[in-house]
Amino acid sequence: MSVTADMSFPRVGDGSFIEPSDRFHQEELQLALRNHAVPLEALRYDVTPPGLHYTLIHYDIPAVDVPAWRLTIGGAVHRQLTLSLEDLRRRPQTTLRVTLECAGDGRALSRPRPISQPWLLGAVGTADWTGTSLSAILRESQVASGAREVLFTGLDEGFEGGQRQWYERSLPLDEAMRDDVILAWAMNGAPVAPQHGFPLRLIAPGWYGMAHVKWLRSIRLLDHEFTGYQQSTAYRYASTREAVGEPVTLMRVRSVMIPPGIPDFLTRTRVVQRGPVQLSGRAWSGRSAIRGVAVSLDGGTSWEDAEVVPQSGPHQWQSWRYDWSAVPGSYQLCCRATDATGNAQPVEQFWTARGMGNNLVQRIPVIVV
Ligand SMILES: Nc1nc2c(c(=O)[nH]1)N[C@H]1C(S)=C(S)[C@@H](COP(=O)(O)O)O[C@H]1N2
Ligand SMILES: [Mo]
Repeated sequence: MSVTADMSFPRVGDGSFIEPSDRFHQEELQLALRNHAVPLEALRYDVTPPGLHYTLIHYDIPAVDVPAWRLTIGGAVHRQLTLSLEDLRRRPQTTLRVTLECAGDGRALSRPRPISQPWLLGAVGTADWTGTSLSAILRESQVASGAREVLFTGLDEGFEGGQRQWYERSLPLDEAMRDDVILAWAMNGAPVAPQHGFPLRLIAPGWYGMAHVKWLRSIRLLDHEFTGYQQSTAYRYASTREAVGEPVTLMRVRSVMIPPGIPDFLTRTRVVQRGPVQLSGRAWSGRSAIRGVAVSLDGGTSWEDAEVVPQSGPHQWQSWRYDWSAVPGSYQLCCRATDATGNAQPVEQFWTARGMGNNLVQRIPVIVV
């Protein structure tokens, strides 16, 4: 395959001519180097291989002294519990395959761009999480009748929005009592790695990542609404940073395509050999199966249906594929998922002041040679 300059693709092999039109701040780069996305080609694996699952860490990975570590369950309960990691591991265990996505996925594609962790696409991963049922532990602690929410607090501390805080989030009591909510100590058969929440994290399938509190230290039953920073300020859909808006909860419907062909090193523009090409990717939505994925070769002007593989589990992404007979030319490939409740990805950005839930359709520039 040869690529020449007259193929309306001047940047292949030499990015030195790119004019940086939309500069990122050094603070965004700093966050991007700490918190990585999954390389999109790794969407080919049903379970994201070790080290490729995205990570998002607001502050620092805390140091944990396992012999001294305890999980406490308190607040509006009749029986406080203090559990060691061994106590937890002796309880009945279950393994769930769960797709996790950060609510900020797609943030850096928003115009204007909210300044935070600058995700483009790929703040997502699927893992097998092993742990024990949260509801069984809550029942043992004899939840008081006035309890409304369950607050999960991590061992990591930092400043955000000018406030010193522990990373903590709550779930409504009925959500915390669901059968599929677990306290997990293993990921893909190995102890949860430091960056993913060692020694214990919450897994609440269907919710965006921020609810799955890592490095758990305490669980408290509340008889009131939790109004901490991560609940009432950070993870909101709002039109200004000051507005209260709506809480961010379950994952919005999204599909992602594995970029076909081979990339240009710098621009990541794809070069595809003419002929049959199988386009494929993944699609997911908080608590709904995917009903369809449509593919566009012309930037969203016309759409055709892809084949969607049925769900093999209630909490994991689905595969889709589309057979393309590629003819030389320039293309913009897009994919657009619709879930079983009828929610579809928007073709225009879903803009919010903090860049939450921007599930607009992906666009991949491709040159067929
Ligand atoms: N204690 C604690 N839990 C946390 C976070 C954090 O910074 N501290 N980040 C949250 C966010 S925003 C996301 S998207 C997920 C990321 O989980 P992962 O790094 O294992 O993919 O963890 C969540 N749990
Ligand atoms: Mo996140």
